[in-house]
Amino acid sequence: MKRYYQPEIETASPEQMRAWQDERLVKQVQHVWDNVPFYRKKMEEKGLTPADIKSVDDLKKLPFITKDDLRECYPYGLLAKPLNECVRIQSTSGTTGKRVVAFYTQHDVDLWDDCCARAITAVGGTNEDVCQVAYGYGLFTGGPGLNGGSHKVGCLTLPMSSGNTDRQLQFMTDLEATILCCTPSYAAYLAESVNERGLRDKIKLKAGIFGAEAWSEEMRRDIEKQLGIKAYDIYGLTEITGPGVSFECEEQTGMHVNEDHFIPEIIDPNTGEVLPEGTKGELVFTSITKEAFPLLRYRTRDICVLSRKKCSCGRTLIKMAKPMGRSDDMLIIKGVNVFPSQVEAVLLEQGYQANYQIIVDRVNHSDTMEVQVEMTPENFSDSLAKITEMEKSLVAALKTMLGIYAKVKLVAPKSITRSEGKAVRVIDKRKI
Ligand code: DLL
Repeated sequence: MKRYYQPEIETASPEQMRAWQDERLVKQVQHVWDNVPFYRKKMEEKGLTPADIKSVDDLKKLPFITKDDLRECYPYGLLAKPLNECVRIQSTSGTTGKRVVAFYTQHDVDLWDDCCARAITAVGGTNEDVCQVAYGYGLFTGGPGLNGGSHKVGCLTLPMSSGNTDRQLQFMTDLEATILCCTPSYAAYLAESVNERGLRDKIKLKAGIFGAEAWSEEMRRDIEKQLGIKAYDIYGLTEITGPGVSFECEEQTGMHVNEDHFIPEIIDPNTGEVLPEGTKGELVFTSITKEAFPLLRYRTRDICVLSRKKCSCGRTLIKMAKPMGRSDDMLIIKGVNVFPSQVEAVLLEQGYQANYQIIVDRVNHSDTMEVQVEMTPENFSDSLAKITEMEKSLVAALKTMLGIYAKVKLVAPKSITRSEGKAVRVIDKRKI
């Protein structure tokens, strides 16, 4: 069985990998210095020129890039190639106004597809497989990324996008899908539906590639048991490329980072200091091969650990643990990135005050979100019909802002406990 998509890279010696990284980093720094005034200014503020970056050892001298920088530079401020050389954009979910927009040249799409092809090959995918891609297609990177990887491996690709469970199950059984790619919550839902409809004997799935949100080992075992497959994790973020920044192998003990393209670091989120391997901290990535939207030292806000421990699969690529949380207040609900500040903006706009609580839970492996909001003395009503109508209108406004359904429960003025310190805006009951 083919084990690696690009064996010479995936099993390269540490010295070889380091040589590639050194060479590519130096070239990338020159590229952004020459083409992105924002970077040049940031480097100049630190008294740096490209000559100061000679190898990966010098990476820590470079300034960080944050999501706020990306918003400030929206839409073209970080573009490092002329627009007529770009062939695609993708964008993050859930943020309105100044979204994060990432650009790709054909070269960038190609290397992204390679990264996803490595992930699919690692779970045993070959040109004999039928790969059902049930991540969303569109601005979200999940569908397009795995779709590209599946083509490169030569699988018969089913570009399903997410949702429409009846159709998913029909193609899964009729076309005998062997690999399923979607969020873990959707995988759990599909698994439940397969069993409810007595289709277990009709499916030919052997592996799943599930990511874009946090999921537990317990959830993995549950999905594996219900579908009779091996379930693998995959990680990525729009800013760096999309899915395939790292991927799990047969050992299922963390994800190999495609470090010939993305150099990972772990930092102390409070001080920015680089932490030694094996220490928990915030994950930072530098993309060293992307042309159109190359981010240097991008702070992901994901809390994680890196390890160079030898892996039984033979890959030498460094491994990252499952992300253990975030160092900001971003929630990921049904795979969509949600900031409490967005909910607050909707409430204020609709004439409510910022007295609210967001309750997130996971019921049958699927995320739920409820927003409890105090009525104000002005809009207070005790008519059930009026309250229902007000709730409906908030549900619609939240859907427009966030892109997902959130249940709304209006409560009496002054009934949400006031905090003496920081307000507790989010109660996350999910056990992940
Ligand atoms: O979620 C890309 C992706 C698509 C990854 C499909 C895997 C599969 P964004 O929407 O930009 O991109 O969200 C990125 O999602 O910073 C993490 O907080 C979280 N995340 C992604 N993968 C995982 C994972 C895509 N396997 C943000 N485990 C990241 C936990 C994950 N969190």
